[in-house]
Amino acid sequence: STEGCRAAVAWAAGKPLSVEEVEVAPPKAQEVRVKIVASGICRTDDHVLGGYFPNIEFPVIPGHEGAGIVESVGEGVTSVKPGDKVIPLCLPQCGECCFCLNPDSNYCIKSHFSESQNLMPDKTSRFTCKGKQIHHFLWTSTFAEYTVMPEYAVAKIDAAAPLDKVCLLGCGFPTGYGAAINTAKVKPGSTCAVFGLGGVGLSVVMGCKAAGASRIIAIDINKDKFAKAKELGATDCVNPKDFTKPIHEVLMEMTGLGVDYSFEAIGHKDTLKAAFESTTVGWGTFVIAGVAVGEQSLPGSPPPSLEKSVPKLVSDYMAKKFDLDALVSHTLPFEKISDAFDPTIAGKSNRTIVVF
Ligand code: PAD
Ligand code: ZN
Repeated sequence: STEGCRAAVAWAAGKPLSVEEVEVAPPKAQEVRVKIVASGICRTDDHVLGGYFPNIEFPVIPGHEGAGIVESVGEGVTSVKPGDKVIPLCLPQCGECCFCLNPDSNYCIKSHFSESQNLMPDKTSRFTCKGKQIHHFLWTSTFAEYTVMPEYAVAKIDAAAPLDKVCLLGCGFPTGYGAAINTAKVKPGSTCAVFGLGGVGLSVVMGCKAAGASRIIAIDINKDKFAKAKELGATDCVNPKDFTKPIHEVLMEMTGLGVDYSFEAIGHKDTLKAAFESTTVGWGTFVIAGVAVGEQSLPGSPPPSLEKSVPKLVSDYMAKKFDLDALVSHTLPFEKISDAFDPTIAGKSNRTIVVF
């Protein structure tokens, strides 16, 4: 039956989130309804609120970095059952398209780059509020207490996982960590530069360190980010505001020939260019981890690099192979979600998590 619950609705571009009572229809065939327990606040949700996310339709329930428990399943669902802990996948894995079948990619053809994920695959919505249809976001809409997803956009995880931490494995952490480990394949002993030290950039720092980089140069215009970056493995911290010359020249002087790997985790044209120009000309690799939107976007910006195996990341976290807890700077109750972006925008948050 339909569930009434709380959700944060963005009624129009440029308007703050408002907490509403919404009705969530039961899952149809091949769909899963999940009770969301915790959701991280990612800068991408802020791009949605601003109306900068491509093909976004309002009103919409944002949120894509969540973790929860399966409440009910539609006909034909076999991979999960009620009571299972899951992480919604903002890049689905249909497992059948040419991209899913290629081991070098985790970009599924059913993702929003080819199909709007503002409605379920059958082009209808499961959300209504005050008699109006509300759109889904990336099929995840984790700012709702109950959300409905296609089965192939849900990953079952370890039943012992703490949902208020592993929600970060739905977006920010794998985007950054995977950019270093899987996309760049950072080699031991190498030199890396990481532009931007939000949740994504700090996860890049962790990935570079795990890969054995010997020098990790962390760059941010907010010096308050440096202590955490050092704690997670940065060897040098650079604030472009401390220099009059362009930052790529500073990095060239620090490294001689430039860095082996550079990562952009901000999403700005200027820093994309600077990160590219900081890379050594002979063999350097430049990875775009941040999504540049609106005016900042490049023609043909590549899809994000989310690490493929979310359940494996959960097991690795449980085995203490990396420290997600170090990324969590703020935890707020869901009622405060309208204020939950403030620490990120003020540059005070590494990652903020809201719990239902
Ligand atoms: P955040 O806002 O927490 O962090 C951004 C950091 O960049 C902050 O610490 C800023 O101080 C810093 N910064 C801003 N401007 C500059 C500058 N000119 N030079 C140096 N540092 C600067 O964001 P986040 O970590 O949540 O996300 C970062 C970007 O990545 C953002 O654009 C987001 O939309 C994108 C993203 N992409 C994916 C993906 O799948 N590709 C996933 C998650 C986030
Ligand atoms: Zn995100």
